[in-house]
Amino acid sequence: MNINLVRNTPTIGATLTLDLAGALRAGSATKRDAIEQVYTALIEHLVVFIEDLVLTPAEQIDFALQFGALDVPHPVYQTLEGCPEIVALENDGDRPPDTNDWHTDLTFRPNPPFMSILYAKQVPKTGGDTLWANLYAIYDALPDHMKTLLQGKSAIHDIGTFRNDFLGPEMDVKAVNQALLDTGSAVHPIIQIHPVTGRTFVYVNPSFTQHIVGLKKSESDRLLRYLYDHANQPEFQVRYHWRPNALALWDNRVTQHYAVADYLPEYRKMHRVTVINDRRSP
Ligand SMILES: O=C(O)CCC(=O)C(=O)O
Ligand SMILES: [Fe+2]
Repeated sequence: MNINLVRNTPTIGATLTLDLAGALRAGSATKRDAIEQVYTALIEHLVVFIEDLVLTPAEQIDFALQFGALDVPHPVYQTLEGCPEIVALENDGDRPPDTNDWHTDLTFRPNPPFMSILYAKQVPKTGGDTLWANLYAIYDALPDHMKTLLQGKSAIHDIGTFRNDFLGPEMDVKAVNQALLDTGSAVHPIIQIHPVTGRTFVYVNPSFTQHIVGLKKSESDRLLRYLYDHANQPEFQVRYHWRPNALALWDNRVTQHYAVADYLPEYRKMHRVTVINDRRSP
């Protein structure tokens, strides 16, 4: 299958032009070939965009299943009726989003998901962009003494200020405590090696990383602040302006993202599927 690829930036992001809906329907060899090419682009460019794509929820699920098993249900967000694999992210003035902070999805789990696939159902007239950052590039640009300092260190991740989602108008502390028990926490090395590319990346994010193991709180806070400031440079990022029927998939192992909440009270609706494992990973 002939796929056209245009990079969005030299560092991260590629837009593919292909008849994905047709390939999914075609089955067998055509489908396999299209999926392998999308996967190769994903591993190289970390986030892949496919535009002007008309997909039913069942087709989005089928597409996602070609990469690995799906996450059901999401710990926080509402799912589509009759379709527990698809999270409906619906936001407007009454339902502001909580994804306008840099994060890698679900790092409070011991095994955070491999990939997310986001499909634009309805987008505001202007605004509502999403940014992704390349965690390899963030690592590569660290000074050598920082790489040395971070080597072998780990950090604790939990749901952080996503606690707010469980408080409700009654400030329900019991519900928050239960949510913390349900979602748990995880310890991840700060410097990691990607299982497919063998490349090194830095793995902390301001939404979920709470503390560097073994450091005093003040030291940990200073070091994390340094990493977040270092990471937040436009050179490491792509900013994507959504059109309806655009699809984005990202390698959640080596990216962070930020959904800009500048469009309220306008309405924005996205369908998201989360793939928990990379079936091609060694
Ligand atoms: O709405 C978006 O653009 C991204 C939201 C998000 O953080 C996610 O789907 O993981
Ligand atoms: Fe996210």
